[in-house]
Amino acid sequence: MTDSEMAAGDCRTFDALIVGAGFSGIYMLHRLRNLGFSCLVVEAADDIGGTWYWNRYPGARCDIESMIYSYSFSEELEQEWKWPSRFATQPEIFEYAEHVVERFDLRRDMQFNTRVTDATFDESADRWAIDTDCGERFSVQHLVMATGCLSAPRRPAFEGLDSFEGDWYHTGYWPHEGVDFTGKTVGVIGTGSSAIQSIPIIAAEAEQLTVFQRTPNFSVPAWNVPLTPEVEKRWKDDYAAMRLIARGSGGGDVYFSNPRPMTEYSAQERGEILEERWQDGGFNYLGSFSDFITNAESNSVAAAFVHDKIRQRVDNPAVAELLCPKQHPLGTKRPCVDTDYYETYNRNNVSLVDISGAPIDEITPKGLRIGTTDYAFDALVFATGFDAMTGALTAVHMTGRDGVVLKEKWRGGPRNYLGIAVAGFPNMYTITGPGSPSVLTNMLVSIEQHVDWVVDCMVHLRDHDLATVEPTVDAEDKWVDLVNSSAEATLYPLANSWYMGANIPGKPRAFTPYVGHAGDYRKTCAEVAANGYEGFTLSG
Ligand code: NA7
Repeated sequence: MTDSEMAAGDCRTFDALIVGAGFSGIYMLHRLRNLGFSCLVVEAADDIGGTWYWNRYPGARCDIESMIYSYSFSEELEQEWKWPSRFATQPEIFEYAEHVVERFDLRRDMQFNTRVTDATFDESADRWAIDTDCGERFSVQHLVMATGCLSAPRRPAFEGLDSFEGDWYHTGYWPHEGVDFTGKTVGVIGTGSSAIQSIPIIAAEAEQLTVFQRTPNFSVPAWNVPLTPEVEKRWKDDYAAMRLIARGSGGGDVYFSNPRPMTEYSAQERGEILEERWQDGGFNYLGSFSDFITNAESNSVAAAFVHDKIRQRVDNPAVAELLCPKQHPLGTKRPCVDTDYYETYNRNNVSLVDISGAPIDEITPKGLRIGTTDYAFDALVFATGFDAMTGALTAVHMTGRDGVVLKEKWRGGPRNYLGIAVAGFPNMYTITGPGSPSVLTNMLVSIEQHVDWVVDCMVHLRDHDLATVEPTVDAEDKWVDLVNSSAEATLYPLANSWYMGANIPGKPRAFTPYVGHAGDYRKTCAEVAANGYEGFTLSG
């Protein structure tokens, strides 16, 4: 126990408890500790890393470029760190996170193997009472939920799973020692980002790989390359300017987003722009035109271009057609960035099974059954995704004022203000929470923005001798209306995506991130603070 803690019975007391030791929790601890707040990070895993601790599946890689998927708060750090390639792998990102933790001596204020189970706001003391699965209790003024957006893996809900005699894995919960698929027959279920990254690697190792696809996804090539000293130098000479561009941009990135709609271009120009973007690789493609996510016609042109690319990359026309996404507009499900994904279907040991019309009925001891067809496997890989955006937050039994439970309050979809704070839950902050740009942006940029905003708010309370901050119901209602109306003005609601909560049976259908321009959102948050935390009630 540190000097700044006080023992109160067996309850440990801090200014702030930070839940999660991913990139949000790491940076939050660094900021708060430097400002003299007593704080502790509690983390369910046995190490730091968050998303990058759990997602160790073969081929796991960030699809934002490494140079900008990194912290900006330390010039020495950003100048000294060397990223090996354009898009970093999970081990490289994990190593970076470890380096940051050691460099800023953060581990001493982190506690692992500890899952927060309950959090209750004590109105008489204006403090949160926190319980963990270890039976520990904390009393804190501030509760920072740095729990991540894609951190609650969805256990595959298939009948008969426990009867399977082979090994099964979830991509978001991968064994740390790795898995050797050599000589094995493997079934992969799902074709989202995790599957699209892991399928080419598993295919190269396994004897036979069968992919079960319910919905094909749009994927753009990464064209990943090692980072040359010249490219690295160019970035590092100009890092401050690049960071500014990213912070002011719509998606927290440095890609140039074309401000002009597709409708302003001739057919030939459209093709040239799309081709150029395709050759640039990654999410560049999504910046081709300003209207692809709002105008169905523009979207279908950009989508058809991807279909053509798929047909060029896949030898078997019938397989290519199955891989062409036609069920949802481009970008309305999280787009993927791949290395040789489509080409993998040209291998003799890979087959694709379309299960869009006939779902997996059950997992059997030897494999799985669809209708009257049995498939046998040595191993099954479930790349079936997450209870995104809200899953990790509602997994904690969180009780605010008047006994209101967060999960109940959010029964019809998440309700909060700025994606950061919830009415009736004072001094509780959600880093990159639902209702903020979060997963539609470069997460590192959004994380730093939220952490900085929350830290400033906590300092404001301390400086003004205030006990609590919480949004008004009116501000919250208006924010939720804005989040919903912004999404309704786009094509996003047309897809059954995890953005919409559609991948979790029973989850309310609501667009969970905020689609507004992230740079403008940043300004809104800053204005709210500058106007004395407009829309919040601050009490002494
Ligand atoms: P995703 O993107 O949610 O993908 C999950 C995939 O699993 C998707 O293709 C689903 O098909 C499929 N799925 C889910 N349940 C089933 C069942 N019951 N049967 C067949 N197929 C199923 O998760 P990822 O882990 O790939 O990516 C998550 C994010 O992590 C990613 O977007 C990046 O931000 C990083 P569906 O599309 O629902 O028909």
